[in-house]
Amino acid sequence: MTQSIAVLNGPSLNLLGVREPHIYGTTTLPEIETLCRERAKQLGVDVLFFRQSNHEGQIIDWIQEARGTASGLIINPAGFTSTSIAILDALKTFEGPIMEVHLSNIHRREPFRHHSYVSLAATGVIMGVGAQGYGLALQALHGLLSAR
Ligand code: DHK
Repeated sequence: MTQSIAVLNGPSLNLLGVREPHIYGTTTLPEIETLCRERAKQLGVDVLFFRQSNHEGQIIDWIQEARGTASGLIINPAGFTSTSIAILDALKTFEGPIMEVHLSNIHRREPFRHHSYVSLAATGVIMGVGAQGYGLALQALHGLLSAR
């Protein structure tokens, strides 16, 4: 069966490319989507959807949509990483593997970014390697799902 992956992005990631490029890089979110879709094609997996929202509830609705339709999930929760018990609770209802992605290495940044609620539900975490982290997360999900 084809592996289907949902990709979710949190607040202000729509501004990638112009937002603090010294931290987040110059790759835009549409470019990251293209990167993901190309990598998925190489791996033979399907990107079910690639979405971004600035709203916590919208992200939770999409996590719930991914239940039963996606076999794996990639999430960059952005600023909700360190604040959202509600996103953690939603992720706990997702039965497949979850990869948490951060463009920057949150442990090299301000202390308030160091704690991630999302990590309590994530199978694995990729951070600090910029946009290529999404491709690596896809590869990891493909490996994890293939081993099931
Ligand atoms: C993105 C953000 O917007 C921040 O709030 C996180 C994350 C880090 C990233 O590195 O992709 O702290």
